[in-house]
Amino acid sequence: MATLLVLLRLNKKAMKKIIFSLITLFTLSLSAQIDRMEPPFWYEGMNKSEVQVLFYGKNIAQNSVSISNNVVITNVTKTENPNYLFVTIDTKNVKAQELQFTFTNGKKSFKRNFEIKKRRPNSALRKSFDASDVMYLLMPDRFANGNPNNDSSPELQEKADRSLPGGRHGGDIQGIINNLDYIKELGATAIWSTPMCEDNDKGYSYHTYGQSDVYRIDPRYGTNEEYKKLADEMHKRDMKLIKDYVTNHWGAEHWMFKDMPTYDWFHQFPGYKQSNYRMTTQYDINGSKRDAKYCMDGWFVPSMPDLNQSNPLVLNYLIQNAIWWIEYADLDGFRVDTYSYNDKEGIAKWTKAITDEYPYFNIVGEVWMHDQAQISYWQKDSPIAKIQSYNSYLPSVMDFTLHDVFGNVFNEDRADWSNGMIKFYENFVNDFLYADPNNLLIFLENHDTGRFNQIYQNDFKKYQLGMTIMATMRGIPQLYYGSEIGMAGDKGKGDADIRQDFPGGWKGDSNNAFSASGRTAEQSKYFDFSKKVLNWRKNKEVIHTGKLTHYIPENNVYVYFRHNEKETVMVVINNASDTQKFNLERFQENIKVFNFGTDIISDKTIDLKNELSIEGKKSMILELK
Ligand SMILES: [Ca+2]
Ligand SMILES: [Ca+2]
Repeated sequence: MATLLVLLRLNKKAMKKIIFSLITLFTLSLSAQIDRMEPPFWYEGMNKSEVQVLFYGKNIAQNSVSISNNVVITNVTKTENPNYLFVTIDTKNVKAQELQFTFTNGKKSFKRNFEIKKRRPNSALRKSFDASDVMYLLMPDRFANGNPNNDSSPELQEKADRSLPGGRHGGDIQGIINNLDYIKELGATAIWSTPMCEDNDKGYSYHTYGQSDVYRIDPRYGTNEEYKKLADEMHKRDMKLIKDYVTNHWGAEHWMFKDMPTYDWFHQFPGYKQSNYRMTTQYDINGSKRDAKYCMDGWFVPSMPDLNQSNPLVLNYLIQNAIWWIEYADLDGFRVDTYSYNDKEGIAKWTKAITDEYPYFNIVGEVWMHDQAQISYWQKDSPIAKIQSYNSYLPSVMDFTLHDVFGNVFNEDRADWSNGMIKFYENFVNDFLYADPNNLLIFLENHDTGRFNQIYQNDFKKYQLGMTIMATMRGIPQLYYGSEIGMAGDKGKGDADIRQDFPGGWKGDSNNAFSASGRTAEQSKYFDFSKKVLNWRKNKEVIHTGKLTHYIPENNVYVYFRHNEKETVMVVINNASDTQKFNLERFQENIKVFNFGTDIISDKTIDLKNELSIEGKKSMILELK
């Protein structure tokens, strides 16, 4: 009675406020039955028109479900966990609009909106990266800290601590945006950033390969909107954004690992068993089934539960998540982590589903092997995989055998039958094993390997030899951040040493290598050379798509040509420590009627009728005239 009296004394405005709050409270208590809905929205006019929406909430499976606007529900799947409900709708001919799901359990019912959004024009036909690009690989936590306010997040366990080599250092999306002009000036046209979705591991989370929410950018890098802004800023500069996608595993902090939709969402032995990392078991005709299973289903490490892509719910979740990011952030490509550790058939379906939706979308898979036939196996339409009736549908693979050569060859001053430049020659001899050698990623190093400048003790001449090959060889060059300013790092000391902070990325850094005036003389030497050859490469169609013809190395000198109907480029690499002289008769097949060559490194013109002389540990990139 007293309450009523108080209420009566209140004015009209206050009454309205109270009623509004009560309604809000009531609505909240109903919608609280859904904690997550994934994907959070979808797009109109997709090639595969069905979308499976995951609803997560306490006993959500006890409800029946319907949808508004005459849209058809084609499937409702419940699992052994009542907190999940998978509802498939067909969006064929469904225009962009707000739909509404209704959940009913007896007399109780509640609603949840689901938006179908418009796609950007020609979304399905988006172009992707190819051999006309140069990819710049960076780790966002280690590149540049553009926003010191997001270094730690109250929601996430690991806090920033730049004093820990393996800790979080605070680099973020804004830091990348701030330095896009630097990357563009260098001559790179695409960025592959290591993963950026939320990774809530207690420690060592900066590499972000153990993700805990794959629909959300880690707040320590920024927001989903900022990630989209990064893509927009890159597109304004005619650059491409490549997302590092992890299909093989999530982190142990993933919300779905903590309350599994099905017991077999992850590979169970039960629980953890380590992968034997022996990828050869996937096609070894003499191998045991057990070894093959332990490679594919074993976990990478205990903190990374291995996803079961042979479960159709898992596979579909991963396909939709990948497509959602392409549409949402307007992506230009994927790099797929640990590709050859996935369920073999499942990952082929995942890759095919994405390239069916986007026929020109390029995806490069990490297949870290040391034999060309074995790497070739994983590339789309591989002549090797065909023997076993397998097709991964993966357009691009990584040239790890070339990386193996880069790792020691420039210390081999003296050539013999198997040492020196013959190693490069042998690598490219095996190109006949690949379905598409020009769609191979070529690299001196990446975030998991020793740094090139460490291996060669910052010998600038050797860096020039490596960069010359990177800029002129078939395939897609990939640089690793900092290499272009001479950054070194010892893998033997642990991963943190090869993933150091880029100088100038943090306020107060004494050395700022992002600007010409901030670079040391030594850094400028590296940067200026890299910039010169990469910018030259930018518009050289003959390097992007021209044929490669190489000659058997003699005296540790490797000569190859890139040529098409319009142009011929001759590359000479002298890996011997002393000057080499030779006449060019042997290369007549490619020199043809050309008389001169302009070296784009030294800007000197060479008379092709004379004997060619090249100093020790030097290279030439000759445009033939
Ligand atoms: Ca930050
Ligand atoms: Ca696996």
